[in-house]
Amino acid sequence: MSSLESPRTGHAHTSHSHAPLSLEVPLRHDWSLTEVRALYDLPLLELVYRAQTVHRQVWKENKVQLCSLLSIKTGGCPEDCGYCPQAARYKTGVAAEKLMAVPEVLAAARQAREAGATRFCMGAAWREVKDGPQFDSVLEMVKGVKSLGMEACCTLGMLSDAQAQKLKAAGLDAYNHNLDTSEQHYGDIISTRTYDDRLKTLARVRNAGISVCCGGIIGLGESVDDRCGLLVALANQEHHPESVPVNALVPVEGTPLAKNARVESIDLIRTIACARILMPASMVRLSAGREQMNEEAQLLCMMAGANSVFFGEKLLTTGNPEHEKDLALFAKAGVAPLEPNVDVPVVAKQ
Ligand code: SAM
Ligand code: DTB
Ligand code: SF4
Repeated sequence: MSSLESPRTGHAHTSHSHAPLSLEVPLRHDWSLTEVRALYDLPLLELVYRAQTVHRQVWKENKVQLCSLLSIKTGGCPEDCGYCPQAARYKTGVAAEKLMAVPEVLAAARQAREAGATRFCMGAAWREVKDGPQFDSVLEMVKGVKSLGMEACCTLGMLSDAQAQKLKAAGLDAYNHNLDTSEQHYGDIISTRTYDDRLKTLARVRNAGISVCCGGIIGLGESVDDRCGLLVALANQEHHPESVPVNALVPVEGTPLAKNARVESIDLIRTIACARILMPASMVRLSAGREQMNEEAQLLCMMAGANSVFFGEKLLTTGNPEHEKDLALFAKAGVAPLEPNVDVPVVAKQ
């Protein structure tokens, strides 16, 4: 069961201010690849209609969460993730930098809050967290972001149980750690850590009572079955991730995937719609790749159930639409930003 499920019924319930109106949508954890593939292959507008129906049954208000990202430790990463501009082994022009200082990070968080973001996610190009002064600084950053009244999220690589507990004690709301793709395709993209390593980190985050943010990337050269396999892997966990980022590959020169075909918006819309149907009570985040999309495609993603975006002109190292451009789109389309959800404790274990 996820933290948004009722312990008795396994249905979406209303205790979380970000969520659920309805008690009627069951949360399933037994999706088969065939079933998900059948959804993915529906005529697009039928699929979007079904996703929007689930979305409206569960989500009271049609609001969109605005999350800002900051790369607090850029580049020089020892891992070999084939998509990533921050892997030291690829010549991408991203220089290795030191961990940012706490006041600088908090100044960026304040700026993001002023621009309208309610969640602040700090990313580090680390394979794993190492105990010591750098991790202690990250704990200070988390405390500082919380004191600004924002939701705090980190993505720092693999974690131990003790580190997850320290992050929780510092007030961390969510930890991002993606499965990225299906287990079958994973080995073609990353060799320096396994799918199972990722699942172990996710279990540690969950056990520490931190909300789980876990999704993937499309455009890695995967088949449609791999895409559906990723969705099955996410939805069939014991708890659905509270937040599911769906990234379109941002191809970066120098990475092994630089020449991959551009992701078609319709593929992204299908993936988001399936994520919404499989994980009705999760925040589904339209993540990397928005800069390459037109306004209509972004709105169709929202129609398909995306209720969160990265907000601010940079993701970690690559571009994202400018604040003004996003705010203009939201104004034109009447999309309302979601208020912060800072005072609701996350109940991760039932
Ligand atoms: N180093 C940590 C890790 O890998 O868990 C945290 C940062 S890592 C950059 C966070 C996520 O960003 C990756 O799991 C991947 O899903 C996404 N990402 C990285 N490069 C990307 C790209 N070029 N296009 C789309 N998503 C990307
Ligand atoms: C996620 O799933 N996407 C974000 C966030 N989690 C950390 C990162 C996207 C990174 C895109 C490439 C870059 O900007 O370096
Ligand atoms: Fe390192 Fe994370 Fe990039 Fe992989 S995705 S190379 S672990 S920064």
